[in-house]
Amino acid sequence: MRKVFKSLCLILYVLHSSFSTIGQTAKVIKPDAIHKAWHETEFYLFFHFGPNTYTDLEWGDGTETETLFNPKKLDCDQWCQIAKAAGAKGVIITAKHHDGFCLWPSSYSTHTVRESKWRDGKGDVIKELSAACKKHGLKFGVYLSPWDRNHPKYGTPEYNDVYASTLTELLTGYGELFEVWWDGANGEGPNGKSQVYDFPRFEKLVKQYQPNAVIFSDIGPGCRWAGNEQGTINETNWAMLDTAGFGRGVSGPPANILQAGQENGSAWIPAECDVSIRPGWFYHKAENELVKSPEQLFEIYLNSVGRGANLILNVPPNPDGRIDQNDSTNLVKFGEMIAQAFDGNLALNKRSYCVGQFRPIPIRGLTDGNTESSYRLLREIDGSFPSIEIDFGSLFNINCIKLCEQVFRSGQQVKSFKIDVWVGNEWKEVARSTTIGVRKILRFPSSVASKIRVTILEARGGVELSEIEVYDARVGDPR
Ligand code: FUL
Repeated sequence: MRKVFKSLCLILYVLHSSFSTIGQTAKVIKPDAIHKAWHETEFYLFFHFGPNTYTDLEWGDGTETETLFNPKKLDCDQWCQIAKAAGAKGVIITAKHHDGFCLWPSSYSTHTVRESKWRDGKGDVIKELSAACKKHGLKFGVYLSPWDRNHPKYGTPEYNDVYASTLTELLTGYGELFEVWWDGANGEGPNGKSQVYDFPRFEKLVKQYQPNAVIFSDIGPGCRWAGNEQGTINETNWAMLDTAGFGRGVSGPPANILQAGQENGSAWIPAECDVSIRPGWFYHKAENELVKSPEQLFEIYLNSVGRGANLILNVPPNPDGRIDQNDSTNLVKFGEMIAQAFDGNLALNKRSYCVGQFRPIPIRGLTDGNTESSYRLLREIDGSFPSIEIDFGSLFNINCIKLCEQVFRSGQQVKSFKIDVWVGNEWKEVARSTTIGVRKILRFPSSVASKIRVTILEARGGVELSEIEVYDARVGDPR
């Protein structure tokens, strides 16, 4: 009889959990397969390169003579080797910055590598870099500045044709692109006029020729600017955003919205954090001693990638066409730091349980090293979530956890959670944070513990986690 009663309770509980989950579920926005590949790209390098590299400027005015551009030792292989060593999975280059100079011999401009003396006007930086990326297994993307301070047509409707044509050259001539990068700069051109950009037309071209590319801008549609140039995102970071009423540049969403996204936003537009390894975006000799340290880069990584955003780290090549010594040394050390910090997931293949009002239920899928397998948490009768416990089997020093939601099936749901560790026969809370999303990496003071417990405190609707990793990441100070 007791058994029957118990079973009945269990059935009622399961039914209740399912219904209460469904009842409370806010609209679920899910990323598609293109976004999935983009999220997996996590971290890539940005290369700002062009006439500014030679004039020591950040914004050229478009009158620079083409002969200035002469990277005598251009070595895109070296750029890619350093990107690989740093752990980057791709690169994006300024195919054209605001000065209008094209790093490829565009047929729609007379301000290009073709007019320079470099390789007798026969060179093509975009071609060399895309080939090097292919060779090194890196994804490739382009930044094509809509603002053009050189082109005589800028400020007239015909400039949109010029921009569409140059964009098409890049979309069709250099293999697969994973991202197309548009900033919102919209200043005056040589005729003193600014431009009304035809972005819907440009977006259509990207969709037509590079259907797997994600478009970056203040409002996406693929991914959004994070609202600062420090390479960091808010601790609370939703991948959703409402773009209605906003444009690019001055009409973009305010920084606080870009930083946090919107819990009930209607489209999946995740954040990309941009930052330069030096104070400026372009190479300046005077900044050679101001290259960010591996420790600074590691902090940036945790505050961007570790909060579910992607990181684009700018590393400007020098006038020779090579990555400078200080930048490459720090990048390689940074890559080693990441590899060392996340080597040896202590939760891998360890026993894990869902612990709620009933007996602990052994679960699989969260500690199997496979983000495709997952576990859906059903709410208790009182609406709370059961905890997930991982038993290491013996004592380990731990100070870092990585959590992933299965956003591709269930959307981003977690609003807050806490972490406890089992020390001296009791649970001790070591960390608390807000959203998880595609990933959250959280450091906490080192503890010697035999178990760890994750408790979701608040969520929008039903929560599906895909992986929990635990580390003894002996790098940097836990905050
Ligand atoms: C901005 C530009 O104005 C800067 O020069 C730099 O390229 C930065 C990444 O984007 O919009």
